[in-house]
Amino acid sequence: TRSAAALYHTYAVGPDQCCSAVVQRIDAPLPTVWSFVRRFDHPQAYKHFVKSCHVLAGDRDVGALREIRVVSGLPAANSTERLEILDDERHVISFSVVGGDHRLANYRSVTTLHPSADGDGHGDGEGTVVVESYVVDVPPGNTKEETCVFVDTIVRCNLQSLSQISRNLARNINDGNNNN
Ligand code: A8S
Repeated sequence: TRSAAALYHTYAVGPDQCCSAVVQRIDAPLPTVWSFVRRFDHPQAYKHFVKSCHVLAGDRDVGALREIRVVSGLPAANSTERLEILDDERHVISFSVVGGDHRLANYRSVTTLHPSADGDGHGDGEGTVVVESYVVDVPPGNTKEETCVFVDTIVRCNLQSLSQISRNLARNINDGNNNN
């Protein structure tokens, strides 16, 4: 519901922090999209800036830790991240950054999935709306605006890539069914 989503995407934002949210419509059923989003141990399936991911502790339960390595060309090398929420019924996942060699201290994000009757507005099937919000410290020497532009760009890239692999998987599943 609207109020539950609002609750998940509400943050206490400190004076030297910024927060924002990115919304992406995906023309694929929610279970297909969720099958990628829920994989705390495998973010590289759709996050193209992630070169590798190793789970350090806790497998896939709340409190699990992963270390990701980032592709070259970004002002970052690696990041240690903690799973904060994984709710398979409400389709909510959240992680926080707890360490690493990068500039996004105290990053925390929440991603929620919502079914939408008509994915792409053409009336040809179910779709999903993804909402991803975050809060992060503004790095020394940067403004809030610069920080939001940087992070929004990464999140938007991730969600566009999520859209693409979800639509591909949904289409393959459909083709399989039609051949039976
Ligand atoms: C995510 C979201 C973000 C990831 C950021 C914003 C990051 O992995 C990258 C570059 C950085 O400078 C910071 O859902 C960090 O992963 C791509 C290493 C944390």
